[in-house]
Amino acid sequence: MTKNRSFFSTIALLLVGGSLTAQNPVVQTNYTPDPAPMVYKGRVYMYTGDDIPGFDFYYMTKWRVYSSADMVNWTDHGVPIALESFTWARDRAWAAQCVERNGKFYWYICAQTINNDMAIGVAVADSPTGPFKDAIGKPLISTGSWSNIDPTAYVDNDGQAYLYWGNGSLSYVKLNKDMISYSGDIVEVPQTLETFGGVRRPRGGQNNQNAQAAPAVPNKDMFVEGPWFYKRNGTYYQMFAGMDKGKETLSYSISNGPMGPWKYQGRIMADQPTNSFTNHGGIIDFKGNSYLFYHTGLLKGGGSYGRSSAIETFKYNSDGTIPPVTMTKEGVQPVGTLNPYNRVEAETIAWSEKCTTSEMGKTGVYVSGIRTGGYIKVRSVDFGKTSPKSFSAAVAAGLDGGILEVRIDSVGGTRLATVKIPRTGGWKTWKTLTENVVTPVTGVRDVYLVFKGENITAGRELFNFDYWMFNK
Ligand code: FUB
Repeated sequence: MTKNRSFFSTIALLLVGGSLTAQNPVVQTNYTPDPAPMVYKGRVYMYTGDDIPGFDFYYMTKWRVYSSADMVNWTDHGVPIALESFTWARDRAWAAQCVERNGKFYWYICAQTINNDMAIGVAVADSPTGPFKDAIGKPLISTGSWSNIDPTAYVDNDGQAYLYWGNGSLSYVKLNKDMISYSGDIVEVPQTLETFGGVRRPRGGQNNQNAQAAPAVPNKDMFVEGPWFYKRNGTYYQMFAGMDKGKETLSYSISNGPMGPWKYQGRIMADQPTNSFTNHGGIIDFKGNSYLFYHTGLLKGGGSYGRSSAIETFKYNSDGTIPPVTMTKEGVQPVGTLNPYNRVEAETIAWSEKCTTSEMGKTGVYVSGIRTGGYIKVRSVDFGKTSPKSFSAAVAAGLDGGILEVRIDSVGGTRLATVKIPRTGGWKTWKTLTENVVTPVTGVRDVYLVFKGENITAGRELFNFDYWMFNK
């Protein structure tokens, strides 16, 4: 019996071990399509949609925000805006991008209107994580067209801001300094073999944006959707979802000016086993590295309508062109360390299993749905030269509670502390529990917060988890 049990636990550990090196998809607690990264004051903010797998189309209702200072530990900031935030929006909370100007944050979103077409709106906030509110109470771009999706904004060095967007066709306007209105006409960008690698066949059914997605010139590219507009070293870039073999690529064009003319450069990512028809990308530079954000359908239970953000690093060629990027499971390496002597939100996660996140007024976002056999991995935690003395965790349990084991290097690694979590009086009745560190630890290590239950009905939720820290 004992022999069998240890055989099965070894197999279980090996199976879990497969995901221990994984960093893609970046978020495992929710489905996070259409990643739009923004660098602000030493952190990367990643704005995403919220897929609901099980549907047969992109029926999304809200938008999410995550942030990281090291590119591997991502803090969940919850759902600052949803369809309800825009009186004119009734469905399809699709791709969005947030940009900062003069300390204000403008989150350009697109959604289906009450007239059943698509329109672009803008929400504004004083912080990158909100609270956001609809800035104008009506769509910013609304022309009765299904092409009004996937906004991307950029503020140029001379102060002129541009908003590009499109599906099938690519358009732009010049935004006014207030970022919530524009001047001049909407301009549609010409599409040719030279500008975007090809042209798209006329679209069929307007209820399916991708119904007739195929290049007019076989084996060539074309602009499908998802533009990502930015400037780097004097060159303007327009990355976009192109098309190859009936599936989206990430392709790009460049220009010497913000309004073109665009020159097609080729594909950055194509023919990858993404398990998703779409791939929506974004690019940033952060702490000396360049990063490509995109989405796949590879999170467990995912697919074309259950998509999740992923990140790869790449190096621009010396002439500013972008090399082909191959998707990986390992993703990117940490570019910073995490201080465990400050309060760390439990929803700061490099990788997790068997848990999700929830949100409530005073507590904000917390880890919920915790089940035995699950864990949270936090990478690159810097304990310094002297070992901590104790570990504290803020938790709440409506039923039996469970055990939180703190380990290093792996799920079964050396145990630093064990916190026995009793019934606290409710799922929102928080208690901060402190236990001694039983094995000294120093230096930079990966921390595993491992969830266990004793005599718990299989699959039952153990406790909620708000934050943790080590004490010197
Ligand atoms: O997420 C819904 C739509 O799918 C986005 O707006 C497109 O870019 C594609 O990713």
